[in-house]
Amino acid sequence: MFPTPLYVILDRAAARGRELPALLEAVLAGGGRVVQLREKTMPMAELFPLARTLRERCRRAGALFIVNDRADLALALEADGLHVGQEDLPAAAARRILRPGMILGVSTHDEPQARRAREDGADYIAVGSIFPTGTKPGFQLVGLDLLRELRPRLGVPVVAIGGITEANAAQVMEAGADAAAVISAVCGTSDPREATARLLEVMQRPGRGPDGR
Ligand code: 3NM
Repeated sequence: MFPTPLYVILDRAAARGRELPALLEAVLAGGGRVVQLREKTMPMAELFPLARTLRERCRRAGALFIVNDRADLALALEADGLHVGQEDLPAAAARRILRPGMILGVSTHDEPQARRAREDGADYIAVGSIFPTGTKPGFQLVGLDLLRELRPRLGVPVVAIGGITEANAAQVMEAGADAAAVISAVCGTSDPREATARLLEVMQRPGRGPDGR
């Protein structure tokens, strides 16, 4: 489902003042082809044109473009998918309103949540936080063990999230993740192009298949 095992979340709060279109250019130049827009506070009148620019750029680059939380925005932009958390629109309700073929991702923090997400129609399940993270206050630490246990039991792609960096991304893939999602390891660095390229490199080292697994 994912063209690359690296899933980059664009988050203005982590972007150190950089504009998101410039950040997206760097991610694409570094080889990233799975992008999520996560923007919790911008008024929709401002967010819509920004998101449309990002969406169009991803389409031209052949990158997946997934919208966090805002189903209305995902539908209006004909995004490739929507990602919802446990406090967002329930996954089953999201599934009902998404167009056929749109990807639905759901954040989960334990096995019952992950099973429910699958039953509700999730195409992939995010599991976190794998490591401590400064990006999400009140994160729930689940560790690599949950990832190891869940992937074979669930049978749907699993995206690891939370505190993933160049130093631990290989461990995450070895634990069975289909992809690893990062915010600060790309958005918070001084060279997001290089950070993207290096993350991809450690995830796709020889010994792994072409999709990084
Ligand atoms: N969700 P970073 S952890 C957005 O556990 C998010 O569900 C998490 O940011 C979860 O890559 C997290 O900077 C933050 O740690 C990820």
